[in-house]
Amino acid sequence: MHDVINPATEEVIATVRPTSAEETDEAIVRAHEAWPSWRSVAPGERATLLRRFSDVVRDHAEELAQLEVANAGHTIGNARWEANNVANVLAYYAGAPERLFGRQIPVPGGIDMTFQEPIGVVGIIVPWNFPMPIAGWGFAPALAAGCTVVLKPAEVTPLTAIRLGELALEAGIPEHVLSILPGKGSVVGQRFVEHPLVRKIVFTGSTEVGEQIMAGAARQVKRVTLELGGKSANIVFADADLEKAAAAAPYGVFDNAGQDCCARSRILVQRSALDRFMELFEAAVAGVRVEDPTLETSEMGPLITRSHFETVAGFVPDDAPVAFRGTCPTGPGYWFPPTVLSPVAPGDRSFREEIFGPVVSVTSFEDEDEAIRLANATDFGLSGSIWTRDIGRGLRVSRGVETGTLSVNSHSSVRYWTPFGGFKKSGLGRELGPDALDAFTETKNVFINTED
Ligand code: TAP
Repeated sequence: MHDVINPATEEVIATVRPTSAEETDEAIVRAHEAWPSWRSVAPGERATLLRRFSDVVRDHAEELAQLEVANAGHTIGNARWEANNVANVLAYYAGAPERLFGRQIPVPGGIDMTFQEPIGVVGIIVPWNFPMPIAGWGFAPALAAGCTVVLKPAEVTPLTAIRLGELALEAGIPEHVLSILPGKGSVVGQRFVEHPLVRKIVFTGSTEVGEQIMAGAARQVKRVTLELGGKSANIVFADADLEKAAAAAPYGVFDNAGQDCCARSRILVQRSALDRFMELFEAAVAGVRVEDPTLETSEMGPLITRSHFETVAGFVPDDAPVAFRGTCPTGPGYWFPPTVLSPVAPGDRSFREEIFGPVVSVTSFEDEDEAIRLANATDFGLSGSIWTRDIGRGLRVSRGVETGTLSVNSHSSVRYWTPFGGFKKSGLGRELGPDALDAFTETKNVFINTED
């Protein structure tokens, strides 16, 4: 049995029996057997089932949110957003079964048409940082496309996924169409990669494991979507509204205690504005409310586990260039204060590696070219922000930065109706948005001879 621990209190809140390799195989076979009838559910009916699933999730949003606060230490405000995000993503992709168009392409001698065929059983491997949204971004379009799903939550955060699986059944999604298999990555996740009946893997997590999954999947030419790490830049030009940029900066990196692949964990500030920015930023960091995540006022909770706390702390040794820090509770829980490192050189470990905690590095630059060069001086390319009042510069720099999801004068990354994903080692493929169904379908081309 696996103890599930509340990271804010270190108390055991549940015990979950991990799925074995044999049980995983059985679930995969059952998902495969459920596939023919699920894919042949009439489009309108599949849409109705997904809409009903969305409604049931929304009806249970508060329960799911409370569960996530207890299991992952998310602030209650964030957790409510996350539960409703699952409902929204289901509602959005409920519009898809009736719009799964093929094309008719002019050819001589007959008619040529394409069909978007569901790929089969999809294995979704979810990390612990956003257990609900990341599960939903995978299963909603997969189910809409007519695939069946086996889903492995992270071992430390299985509770909301298990509940979502129950709610799917309650909504009328047939048995074995969406199966939640809590357990270890090296057991359950590994079987998803190895089992030939799983035709596609959607993996979110570390680049290291993502590389292994891609290599394993290659043996069967198994399709993969990978959402991996990030080291995104928040680029602040001197002509920006510095008050706004500094006030928003903590929330661009410390949200979810920095355990966010989109965290803007490098702040690049134009040299002439550096002193003023740091002054404003210090006040903003001091204002971040790091406290009991059940409180409505809480803006940041604890880190996920003791071992992750140790990893994050390893990026802030005694001689680290700490410019200033925020505050956090003492006592039980894996609390880490918002921490600002400056000056940090581009070669430093904290500038290059994903910390996945509330630690941000500040570096200065001279001009646009240097800003783009520094932003791109990383293996990752997931997200990023640009603060400037010059819209031409905002666009030039957006085009220059090698990253999948950028925002100008804000830190927003994810809207479920726009594409999300990374360049370089941040991943492969895109989730969300109008094209996500492409990741769960194969294009079939059929020619019908009409001449003889
Ligand atoms: P990972 O080890 O990558 O875990 C992510 C998921 O993959 C978990 O469900 C995990 O299962 C599973 N997994 C692990 N090894 C596997 C394997 N060999 N085959 C199939 N599935 C496997 O991430 P982590 O340990 O949770 O975090 C480590 C670092 O990864 C973090 O510090 C952070 O830098 C990065 N990270 C990035 C993201 C995003 S969104 N990009 C999310 C989480 C973590 P278990 O539960 O058994 O580990």
